[in-house]
This record gives sequence, C-alpha cells and structure tokens, in this order.
Amino acid sequence: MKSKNQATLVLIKPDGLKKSLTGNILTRLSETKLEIVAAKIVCVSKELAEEHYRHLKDKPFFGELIHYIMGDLHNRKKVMALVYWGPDAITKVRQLAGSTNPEEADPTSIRGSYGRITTGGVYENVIHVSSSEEEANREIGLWFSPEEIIVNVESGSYKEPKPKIKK
Ligand code: DAT
Ligand code: MG
Repeated sequence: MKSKNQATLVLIKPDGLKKSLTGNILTRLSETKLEIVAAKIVCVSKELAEEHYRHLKDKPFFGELIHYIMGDLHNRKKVMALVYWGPDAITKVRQLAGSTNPEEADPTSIRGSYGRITTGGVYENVIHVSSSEEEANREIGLWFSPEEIIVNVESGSYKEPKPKIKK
C-alpha cells in the first residue's frame, strides 16, 4: 500500500547558517526524495521562538534555547524554514537529522556530522525537524501562512498557480 503524503517542518538553525551548511544540509535532505513545498528565511521573534518551543518552557535550558534559535549566540538573526512533503516525510527527515543530543546522534546523520554541545550545555544541533504529524501541523502553521505552501497539505493536492503578478 502506498503511504500517505505528510508535511514536515525543517529549520536550519543559526549555527547551520553561520557554518555555511545550508547546501550540505539540503543535499543530505534530498536523499529522502521528498519535495520542498515551501521555503524562506525568517528573522525569529521572541514570541515565535517561545511558541515553537512551548513544550520545553519548564526546562532549565529554555532561556538559552530561545537565545539560540533567535540567533543571539551566533550573531546571525535568521533561520531557514522549509516544508518537506511526501510519503512518510516525518520519519524520513527525522532519521536523517539524527538524535536530539548531537554527541549521541549517529555520526553519519546531520546532527551527528555537524552538531556540538557548547561548554555552557547548549545542544547546537544545526536543524529542527518535526517529530509527529500533530507537531508538524502545529509548527507549519506557526512558521508559514497557507499561501506560502504550494500544496494543500490537508487534501494532498497541488494548488493552482496564482494569476497575479507582483509589480
Ligand atoms: P528535537 O529537536 O530532537 O525534537 P526536543 O523537541 O526534545 O528535541 O528539544 C528541542 C531542542 O531543545 C533540541 O533540539 C535541543 C534542545 N534540548 C533538548 N534537550 C536538551 C537538553 N537536555 N539540554 C540542552 N538542550 C536540549
Ligand atoms: Mg522536538
């Protein structure tokens, strides 16, 4: 049976951008044969950062995590946000990304290859990837408006091209 198309959010975090890893990471992700259906560069607000990581707000590392995703630790106030789409997208992308702790991640995974733990204990793990369908839907809604995504995630169909031309 053909598996259902899923959408998943990928963020290339400020350390990934600072280390010029965008090309490498996108090349690794292309191994999944999934489609990119939305992409942009985002300057991350405190509100967006805190909402994105709201499940961790009671953790001792929450404050540093917010600084990290906002680019405060890397002097790069930007993140690249993408939506990947296709069969089993969430599992496929998560497998390539590797474990949360970059020291424990498979060394051939993206986090295992490029991540590190700072002396202050921050997991600089280069990318964020959604971990469940529910989380993916919530996160995609936070980072993208529906018109920025070229497929209708719910129905799984492609949208019609927009006739309007920006002047
Ligand atoms: P993941 O990013 O693999 O989905 P998560 O949602 O549990 O993991 O945590 C989000 C981020 O928080 C993670 O990418 C890095 C950071 N983090 C998680 N656990 C941590 C810990 N024990 N110490 C420091 N940072 C941690
Ligand atoms: Mg997570």
